[in-house]
Amino acid sequence: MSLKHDVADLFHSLSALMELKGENVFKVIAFQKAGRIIRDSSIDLKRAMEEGKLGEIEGIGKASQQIIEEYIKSGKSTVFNEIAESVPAGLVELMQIEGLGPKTINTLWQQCGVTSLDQLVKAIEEGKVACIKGMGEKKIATMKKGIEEHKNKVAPGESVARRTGLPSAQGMADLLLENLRKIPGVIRAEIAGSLRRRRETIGDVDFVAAVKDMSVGNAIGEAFCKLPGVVQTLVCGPSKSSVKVANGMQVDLRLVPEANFGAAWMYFTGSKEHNVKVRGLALKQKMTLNEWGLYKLDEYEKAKKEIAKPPPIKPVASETEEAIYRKLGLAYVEPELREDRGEVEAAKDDKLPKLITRADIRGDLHCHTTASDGTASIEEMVAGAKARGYVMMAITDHSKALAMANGLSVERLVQHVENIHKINGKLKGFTILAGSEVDILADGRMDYDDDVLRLLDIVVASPHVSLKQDPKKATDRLLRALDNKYVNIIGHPTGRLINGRAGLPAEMDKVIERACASGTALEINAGWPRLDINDVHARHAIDCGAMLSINTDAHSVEEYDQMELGIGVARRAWATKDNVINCMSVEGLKQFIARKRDRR
Ligand code: DGT
Ligand code: CA
Ligand code: CA
Ligand code: ZN
Repeated sequence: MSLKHDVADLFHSLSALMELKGENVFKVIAFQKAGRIIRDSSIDLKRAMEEGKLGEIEGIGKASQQIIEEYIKSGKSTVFNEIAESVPAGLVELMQIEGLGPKTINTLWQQCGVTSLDQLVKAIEEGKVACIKGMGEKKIATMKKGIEEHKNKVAPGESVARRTGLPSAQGMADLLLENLRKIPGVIRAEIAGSLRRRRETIGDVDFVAAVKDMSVGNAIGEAFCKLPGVVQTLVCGPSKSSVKVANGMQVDLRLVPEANFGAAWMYFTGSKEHNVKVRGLALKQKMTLNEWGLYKLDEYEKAKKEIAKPPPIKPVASETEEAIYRKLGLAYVEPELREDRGEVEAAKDDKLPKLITRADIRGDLHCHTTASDGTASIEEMVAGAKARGYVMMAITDHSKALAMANGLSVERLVQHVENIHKINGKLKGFTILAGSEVDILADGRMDYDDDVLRLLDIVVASPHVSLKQDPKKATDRLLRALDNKYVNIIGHPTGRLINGRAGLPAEMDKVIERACASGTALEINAGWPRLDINDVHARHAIDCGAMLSINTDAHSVEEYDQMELGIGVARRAWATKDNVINCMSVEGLKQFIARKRDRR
């Protein structure tokens, strides 16, 4: 992450906290705006500061300018730290509850002394909330419903806060990690836990850091707890620290000596189930594996051990994950696979797949332009695709039923296709496929007739509305779409939104089987919060021999970069480049499309 992103995040967190504190609304808006401007601009902040030109940036006022300068010079912000200390962390969680805005939270805090979810529930029960001016029955009922829903989103045994979405956890983690790496005495610091495994939601962020020797642990722990972005310290110690950041999420840090880094990184990457499996395998070989290293069992049992220190014996392996897996007779297991879904057995037989990477992707096949609800023109989307190293793309604007998204009438579609072909004719070494994201109507019919579909180079068919059907209807709907010979990709097949809505309850076994039989790809929609289909279904699709297509559904050039999220899902699904049509050559993809059309 760049300085630019750090500063943008700083303003984002700052404005959220200020809003919660009930500070001047214009100041809040000014900081929100500053954050957005910085994120979207291509300005080199450091250079602008050195040349005394920060003040010339449109929308950056005097206060913002001072914050930026302090941050560039010292890596922290006094304004942020002061406000963070004055806001109880429990209030930050309340911001995630539907129907509770910063203003209301502020009132609850000031007038009822509420500083956590538990206290809010108690205050409602005791009728304290009802006494506040402006808190009518209706408002309290909405609040109760919001709290109920919030609690339901929390899996049993997990912390009270809802699991944070991957991109937002990643943003926070990147910001902290860059500064953690700068703390004197830190030799190496990495992300572990579910974030490293690329799970779609994250309970808490885990860091592992290597130090030359543990005597500097205390100083590092203290420095970590004061990093910009931290709003509350839970534990601050020489080997273990836990803090909370502005979105309410917890971040854990473990410090270990350099020689034990690999073992610790592996242990804290998990998953717990993977660790248990691997440890069992170690025991069978008369070895023991823990966060310090892999040891001979008899030597380990005899050794005098101390808490929070590596045992005083020579490990079989401990410095790198690769060495540990190797000594156990296993191939290296990529973090995305460490879920105890057969990866340990496959590693033993050296049968792990060569996972797909971003570099294998030759093009994005589901993109929007200004013709429907995108923000960029055809030319701009092409330039963005080329800049990302792609050699092809499909332009797939919305179909007519989606009036809200400015879906194209048949006349407009025909014109659009002509435009795309004209632009494509002028390109060298890059191919645009003129397509459409055709709405799958509630009964499974396509929103355009076959006569229209056959004019297109590629068709993505997606469900957008009527997502609360019963399983039979939902399944039939998708099967009917799959049977249309012009449909090449089912876009976001279930329509689910992470932390939002469940999506179509279709029987995915049947859908996957038909996708395979009909020569249609199922999309892994990489757009957040879709990630649809998910890792488990994608794995099943691969096992059945169905093809996948990873697309960002980009509505702007920046959204192309969500490809990484889709790659994460695909890797968790054990996908290689051979499972994904975006990795085909242009010719290969055209054949894939032609084969389905020519079928009888
Ligand atoms: P999360 O935070 O819920 O998204 O999921 P994780 O996997 O990041 O879980 P977390 O943060 O509780 O722990 C990080 C890793 O540390 C976990 O994946 C495996 C390891 N770990 C934590 N507690 C235990 C344990 O009791 N036994 C074992 N074997 N490993 C553990
Ligand atoms: Ca975690
Ligand atoms: Ca943790
Ligand atoms: Zn769509």
